[in-house]
Amino acid sequence: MNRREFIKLSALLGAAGSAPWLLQACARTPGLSDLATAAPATTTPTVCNICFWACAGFVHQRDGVPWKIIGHPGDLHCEGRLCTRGTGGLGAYTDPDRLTTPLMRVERNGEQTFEPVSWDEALDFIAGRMREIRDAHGADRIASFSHGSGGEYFRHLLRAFGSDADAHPSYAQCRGPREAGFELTFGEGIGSPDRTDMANSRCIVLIGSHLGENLHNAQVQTFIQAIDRGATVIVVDPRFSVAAGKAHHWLPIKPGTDIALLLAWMNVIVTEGLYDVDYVQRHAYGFDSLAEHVRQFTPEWAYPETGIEPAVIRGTARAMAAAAPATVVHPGRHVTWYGDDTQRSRAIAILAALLGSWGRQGGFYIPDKVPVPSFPAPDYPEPKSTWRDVTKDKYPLAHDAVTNVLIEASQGEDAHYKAWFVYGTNLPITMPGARDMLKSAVEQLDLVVVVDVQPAEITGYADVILPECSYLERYDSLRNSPEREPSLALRMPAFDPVGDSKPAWWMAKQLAERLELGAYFPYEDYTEVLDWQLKQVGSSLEEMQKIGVKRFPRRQPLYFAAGETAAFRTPSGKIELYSHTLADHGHDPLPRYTRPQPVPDGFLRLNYGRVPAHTFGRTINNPYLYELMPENLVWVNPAVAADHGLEGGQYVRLKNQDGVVSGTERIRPDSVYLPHGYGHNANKLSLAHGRGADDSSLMTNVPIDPIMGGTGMRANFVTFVKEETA
Ligand SMILES: Nc1nc2c(c(=O)[nH]1)N[C@H]1C(S)=C(S)[C@@H](COP(=O)(O)OP(=O)(O)OC[C@H]3O[C@@H](n4cnc5c(=O)[nH]c(N)nc54)[C@H](O)[C@@H]3O)O[C@H]1N2
Ligand SMILES: Nc1nc2c(c(=O)[nH]1)N[C@H]1C(S)=C(S)[C@@H](COP(=O)(O)OP(=O)(O)OC[C@H]3O[C@@H](n4cnc5c(=O)[nH]c(N)nc54)[C@H](O)[C@@H]3O)O[C@H]1N2
Ligand code: SF4
Ligand SMILES: [Mo]
Repeated sequence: MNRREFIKLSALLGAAGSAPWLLQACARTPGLSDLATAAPATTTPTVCNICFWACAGFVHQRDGVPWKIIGHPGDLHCEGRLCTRGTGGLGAYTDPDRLTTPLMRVERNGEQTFEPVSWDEALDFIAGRMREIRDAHGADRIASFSHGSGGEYFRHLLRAFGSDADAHPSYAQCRGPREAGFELTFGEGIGSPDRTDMANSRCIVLIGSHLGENLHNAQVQTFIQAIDRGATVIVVDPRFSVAAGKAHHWLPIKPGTDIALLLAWMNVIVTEGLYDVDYVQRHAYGFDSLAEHVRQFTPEWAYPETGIEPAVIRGTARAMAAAAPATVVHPGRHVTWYGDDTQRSRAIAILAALLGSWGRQGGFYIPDKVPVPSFPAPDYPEPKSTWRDVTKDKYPLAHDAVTNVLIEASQGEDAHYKAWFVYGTNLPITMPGARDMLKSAVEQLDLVVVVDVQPAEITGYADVILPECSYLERYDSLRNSPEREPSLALRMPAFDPVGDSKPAWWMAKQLAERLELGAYFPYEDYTEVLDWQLKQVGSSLEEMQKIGVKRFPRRQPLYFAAGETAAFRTPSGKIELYSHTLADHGHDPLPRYTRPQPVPDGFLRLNYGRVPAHTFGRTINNPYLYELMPENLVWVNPAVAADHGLEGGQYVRLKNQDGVVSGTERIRPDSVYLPHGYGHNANKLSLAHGRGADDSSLMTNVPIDPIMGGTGMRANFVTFVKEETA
């Protein structure tokens, strides 16, 4: 098998496939003037919940019939355009498979099944079990797992109850290593939206980060504008991604060798004196150690590791330096790849420091948000133990509870956690190779509550399933993200909740009242909270119901001032090129490269990522988005296909290095890149069930990041098993 040929051929596939997706993704929606002339319709503001970019928009209905959702023209997250998925958001309301009533696990004729129950029955049962757990073990023995705004109401409830363990797969399975790597270096993480100043960049470097397939709305628009403006684009990706198709330099790197490339770039920038001398002298700590460290990592050293030619490494390093400080080396978002991910993120952060781009125009801006106070409530009790007590022996440098650690701490004889609350996260699909671990954890827990909108895989593990109404049928907390220009956005109901579904704030409040914690929810309706908060910052619910988005002035500058010596929240108060914190914890104080495990004979590396039409597994059953892409296609290069005797359009299964075969699903072979989120086995998802293959199930080799506990997902290899029934 010839690797170079593989890349060249898949490049052609990528280029052909890219343009229509991008066009479709960013189709222009009407502006305010168009709205004024449209046929009479009821219009309500919303914040999209189809992914976590949280674009603001308007829901239109005519005579009570859902019509369309469009982007808010005054919103920075979307600039008046929703992406394909956001436009299809109405499917979250119309999906006939939705959960519409509370369900409880019961035994009937020796078999376990779910039965519809009233809200009172469901909530009384949960509160009763929580009391029993508190009396027998302590109130700190409940773990929660959440993704999305509704998670905060349960977090508030559980903090009031005496438990603070809330983990997010969007940390340990996603952004965690970059937050840890940047915090160690600059004393601050990246946050969401990513604080990259691509709007003003003259050079953009993407390492993975498949913008265009990764469809975070305004980020993709800004990227396209930067390309139109003539910014130099450098894409490092073993696959010819959509972004690579737009790049000046595509560096088809050998998977897992990015740290070698980053060290070689630093070598060129330091040895050729291309770094920002004033910035580094003013702000950074440990430059001499860094310079000494990178001296050995020449482009010639990196060539056999990465497959990238020395001249290309030098040329791209010089291009970055020429545009600096308006050069952004994108920190990526999903970065749990090979288990050495915090160190790769550290290398990116250090490179940004050498280029002087942190806190500078075209690099990374300083985010700001609206100073909205929390609604008054009593202080939380001190929990008997915290998530840190549970995580600290393993990952003292993690800044958030680590999902996999909380799951581990829920099984075995000395299991710490006795109950789980799971809000809006589908752990069996989200946690790589974790189904056995999940199963044994769940088997011994005393209580598992799942709050979801659809009968996803995770609901099958629950004792009680609480049906949330969709984002189009509820109020939620204000969107107030740290960003370039502070703004608030309102999500409000466009429709009445379907069936007996309810918003999460209501569920948490009802439980609080049953647990004598009603004082923590001192309101009848969430609109009281919103109106009070808005009035503290000079607006009101009434105003926001009309305008949807309100912008506020910044309270601090967007960039460091010229000549300013900024203070950093690191132990030294400086940018830490050399990290004593890491050294003190037994980790490399400067990023070190380790060669990835080689691909075994007869196998291919399992690569995975996003497709524009879907968000993880949460949209596959959305009737509108399902139609766009009902199955995932595996990208196979023709030479590989010929090697394995495969034909285009043929259905295959994938088998990994441990002999795990992707279920009964069928995949059409075009390459070995597999879009994530398919292969649902929850049989109540009538569209998604059994369609496509699940990447998570093939991830049985999961190297863990020693610094923050993230689960590396790109250390698995697959081969093909032909589907006989095709
Ligand atoms: N449409 C859509 N958009 C989304 C989402 C979605 O579900 N759907 N999810 C959102 C979320 S939560 C996140 S975190 C982001 C994730 O999106 P990104 O942060 O962009 O994810 P990555 O894993 O960086 O990108 C995958 C790319 O990495 C490449 N790659 C694989 N191995 C390597 C390697 O060893 N080195 C390098 N340099 N590249 C490699 C792959 O070929 C692929 O092109 O997307 C967001 N946007
Ligand atoms: N194998 C593999 N694993 C991955 C990834 C990958 O690419 N491959 N990507 C990783 C990344 S980047 C991330 S961020 C995580 C994300 O993983 P998760 O946090 O699990 O996110 P989703 O897959 O979107 O799961 C969402 C769940 O929320 C439910 N839901 C949707 N809307 C609502 C709502 O309004 N209310 C409630 N209560 N529930 C709702 C859906 O039905 C679904 O069950 O996965 C990570 N895991
Ligand atoms: S990027 Fe798309 S799916 Fe995500 S919030 Fe915006 S419109 Fe919704
Ligand atoms: Mo993510």
